[in-house]
Amino acid sequence: MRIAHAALIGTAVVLVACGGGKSANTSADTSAAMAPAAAPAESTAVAQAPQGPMTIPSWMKVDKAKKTVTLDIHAGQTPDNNHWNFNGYDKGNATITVPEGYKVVLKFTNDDATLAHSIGVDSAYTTFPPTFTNPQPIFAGAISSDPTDPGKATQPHKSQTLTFTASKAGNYTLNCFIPGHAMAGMWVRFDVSSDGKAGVQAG
Ligand SMILES: [Cu+2]
Repeated sequence: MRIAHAALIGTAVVLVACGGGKSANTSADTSAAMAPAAAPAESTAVAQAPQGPMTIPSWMKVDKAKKTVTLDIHAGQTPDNNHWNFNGYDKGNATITVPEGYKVVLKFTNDDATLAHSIGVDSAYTTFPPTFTNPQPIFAGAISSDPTDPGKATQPHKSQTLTFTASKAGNYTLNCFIPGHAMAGMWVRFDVSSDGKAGVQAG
């Protein structure tokens, strides 16, 4: 079975050669299931950066004494964007801001009943590629495990906690790395402020 796959899908051989090993096999085996059948059509629509007031929602805690921000982020918490959202936000329509130098403890939970999702701090894209190859987060530790693999990323009703230091001010994104998801709008803005600002803007 596996040999037949390798013969049929030439790229699997290349991935194995690159050291992908078991994950390359999984990718090949699940490739048919990756197709985002219910993907929203408006794949590249990008909202303007949110202009609303900065507030600290219930899912964000800021401890200035300990220089720590805690984020409780759920994929698919609401039906918005086919459940491909973070805490109900998608297509960049919310900005999470944390101060430079703070430790970020991000608890990621997948509330989507049917599909795996992932999360990580990425470049400030305005449009996303359909797939990611071995994505590396902006800050060490700022990405969930097996982020591109629908069979191994954060499964429905599972959670994972990421801990990282927001060591460099700038404009970034938090996005899902499952094929097609970020392109279909599964991303929010993630800013690291140089002036101590923290909070969430939406709208
Ligand atoms: Cu996703």
